[in-house]
Amino acid sequence: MHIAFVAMSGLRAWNSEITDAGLTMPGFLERSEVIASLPSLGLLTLAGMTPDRFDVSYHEIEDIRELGELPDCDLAAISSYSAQQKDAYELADQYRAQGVRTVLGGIHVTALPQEALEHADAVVIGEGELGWGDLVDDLAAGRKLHSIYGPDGREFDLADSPMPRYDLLEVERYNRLTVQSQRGCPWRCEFCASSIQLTSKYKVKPVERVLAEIHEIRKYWPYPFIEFADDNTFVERRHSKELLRAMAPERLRWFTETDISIADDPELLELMRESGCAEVLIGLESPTAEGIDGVETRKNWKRSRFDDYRDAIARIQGHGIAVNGCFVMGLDGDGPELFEDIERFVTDSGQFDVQITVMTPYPGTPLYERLQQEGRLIEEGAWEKCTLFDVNHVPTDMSPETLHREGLALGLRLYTEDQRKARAKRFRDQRRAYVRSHRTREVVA
Ligand code: B12
Repeated sequence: MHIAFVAMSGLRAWNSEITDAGLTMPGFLERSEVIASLPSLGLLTLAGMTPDRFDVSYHEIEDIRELGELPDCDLAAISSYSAQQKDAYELADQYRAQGVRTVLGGIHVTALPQEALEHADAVVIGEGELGWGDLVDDLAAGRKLHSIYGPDGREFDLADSPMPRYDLLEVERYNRLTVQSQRGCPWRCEFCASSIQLTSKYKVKPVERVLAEIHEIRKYWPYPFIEFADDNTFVERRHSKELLRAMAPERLRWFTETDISIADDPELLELMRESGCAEVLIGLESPTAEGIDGVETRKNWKRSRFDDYRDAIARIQGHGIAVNGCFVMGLDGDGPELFEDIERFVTDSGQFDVQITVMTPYPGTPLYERLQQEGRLIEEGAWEKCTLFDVNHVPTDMSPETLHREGLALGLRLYTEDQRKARAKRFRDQRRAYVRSHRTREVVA
C-alpha cells in the first residue's frame, strides 16, 4: 500500500493588494523566500513512524489551481494550516472522487474535526504521533478506519519522537530545514494558533534526540541552516543549555522563536552565539504598554516585561544575535497611532528585523470565541483570510479599513532596502558597543 503525504505549502495573502504590495518590499520578500520553502515537518515526522511495509512519498502543493495530476497513492495523508485548509479539502475531495482514501490532521483539523470529516475518511486530532500510530495499526491489520483518531487521554512524550524522513526531500529545494526541540508555550496568548492548540503542556525533546535529527539532516546537507520549528525554545533553561553545548561542535547556523527572557541570562546568550544562532524571533506583540496589557490568558507576563524591551533587545543583539521583533496589529485598544508607534519602536530599539502581522481569529483560539461572542468577526469561517496579513475582525479603536490600509503602508515603509540597511547598521552598532564595553570592563577588572 502506498501512502502519499501531501502538504499544502507556500505563503498566502487573500487580499491581492497585499500580495501586490508584498512584491515591492525587498526586506519582506527576502524573509518570505527563506521561509516559503520550509517543508512540512509534521508529515515528515509521521512518515518516520510509518512501518516499512507501507510505501511512502512526500509532496508539496503550493497552488491547487495549478495542480496537474494528483500524486499517485492508495491513501493520502494531507496537512495544512487554516489559510489553505479549504484547498486541502478540495484536494481530499478530488482524491475521494478517484476512490483514494484520505486522512486529514493538523492544528486546524484539531479545532474543527467535524468540518474536516466532510472531506476525509478519517481525521487525526492533537499531536499526530498518537492518532497516526493507531490509524496505521488499523491499516496494517486491515481493519475499518475510525472517523476520529486522537490522544484519548494519552500525552505524547517527545523522547519517543520518530526520526523525520528528511530523506524523502529533494534537499536542494530548501534553504533551511526544520527540527523541533519543544512543543507548547507557558504564555498562552489569546490569539495563539500554534502548538498550544495541540498540547496543553510545555515539553522538550531530549537533547540526544534533537542531535540525532541534526545528524540525520547532515547526511543529506553537510552544513545546514536549521530553523527550529519551536514556539518558545529555552523556557527550560537546563535543557536549553545542555542542548546548546551539544550543538556547539556541530558548526551550524540556526534560527528559532523564543521570548524576551533570554536577555536575562548572559550564559545562555553566550552559548547561543557559540552554537551558531543567527537570529531569534520574539513576539513583542505591541509597541505600547497599553497594547500589550492582557494579550495573555494567564499571567500578563509580557506586560511585566514591556518596560525592559529596548534594553533586552540591546543585550541580545550585543551577543551578535539578531532580533526579529514581531508586532500584532489590531489588538484591542490599538488606534491609528499604532503604526507610527511601531515604526518609532523599531528605530529606537535597534532591532535587526521586524515582522508585522494582523491579529487573526483562528478557529480553536480563545480570541475567535471572544470576537464571535462580541459580534466582531467580519466573516465567520473565512479560513482563507487566516494569513496573518488579512483583516477579518472589527478592531475596537479604528476601522478594519484603517487597519488594512495603514498596516500595508507601514509594511511599505519598514521593508524598503534603505530601512533594512539602517536596521542592519544599528544591529552592528549595538554589537560593537557591547564588545567595547565588555573589553573596558575586563581591563578595569
Ligand atoms: C515551518 C512553518 C511553515 C512552513 C511549512 C508549512 C508546512 N507545510 O508545514 C511554511 C513557510 C510553508 C509556512 C506557511 C504558512 N504558515 Co507557517 N509555520 C511554520 C512554523 C514555523 C513551524 C511549523 C512546524 O513545522 N511545526 C512542527 C510540526 C511537527 O507540527 P505540525 O505541523 O502541527 O504537525 C503535527 C500535528 O499538527 C499533526 N499533523 C499535522 N498535519 C497532519 C496531517 C495528518 C494527515 C496527520 C495525521 C497529522 C498531522 O502531526 C504533527 C506531529 O504531531 C509554525 C510556527 C511554529 N513555531 O510552530 C508556523 C505556523 C504553522 N504557520 C502559520 C501560518 C499562518 C502560515 C501561513 C498562513 C503564512 C502565510 N501568510 O502564508 C502559511 C500557510 C500554509 C498552509 N499550508 O496553510 C501559523 C498557523 C496558524 C494556523 N493554525 O493556521 C503558525 C502556527 C505560525 C503562527 N504563530 O501563527 N509555515
